[in-house]
Amino acid sequence: MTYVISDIHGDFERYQKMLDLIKLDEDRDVLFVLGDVLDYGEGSFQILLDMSSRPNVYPILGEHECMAMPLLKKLAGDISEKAIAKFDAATMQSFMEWGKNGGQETVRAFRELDPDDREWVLEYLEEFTPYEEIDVGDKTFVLVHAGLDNFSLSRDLEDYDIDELIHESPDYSRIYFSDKILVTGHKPTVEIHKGSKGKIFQLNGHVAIDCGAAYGLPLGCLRLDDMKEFYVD
Ligand SMILES: [Mn+2]
Repeated sequence: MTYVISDIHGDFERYQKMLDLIKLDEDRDVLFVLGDVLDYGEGSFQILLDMSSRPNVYPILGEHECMAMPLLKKLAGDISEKAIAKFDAATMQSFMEWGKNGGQETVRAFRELDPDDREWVLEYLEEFTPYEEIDVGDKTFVLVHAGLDNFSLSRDLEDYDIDELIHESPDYSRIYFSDKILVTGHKPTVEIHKGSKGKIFQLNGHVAIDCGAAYGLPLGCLRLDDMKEFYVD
């Protein structure tokens, strides 16, 4: 079976509960994580370490990983306040920006990791892919964190810049592909359609799976084989 989840945002406890709920099996199942594993919650690295230990979990980049990665790299060697004070102005600016967007908890948790695990999570973040295209049963799914900005049917997926995939949500009122389903996270479904608060949203060949876990709403997960929905409150 093939599962998709997104926007876990450091909530290790609910991530674990979800894996229990879907009974993720190493031999039988695969799980695609559509980005924004990091920030807001305290368990960002517990989730990453768990994901990296599972050969059947495939990570896709979100903008939070893109924001965090260069800054975590700078911190990996020396994580003291002194080292941060030595950042140049541009780095300091992105560091503050990240902090406001849930990065504070992530820096705190990074400090608590032992140096080997710091290196390990940085290496693992390099493995996150920009998108995936997969066949499940007789359907094809495009999996991406936010959307396909500057969409055109004539563009190949590999021609999108990473920035076109992680920031802008698609127009959910518009059909993008006649033969593929576009699966996105990033935007809590309540912001797409009020009636979908805390639920997975489907319309016009789109599936939006960020149910708003970072805002206290449920964490959702979808099984693509039969479109069965799973929730952890
Ligand atoms: Mn996002």
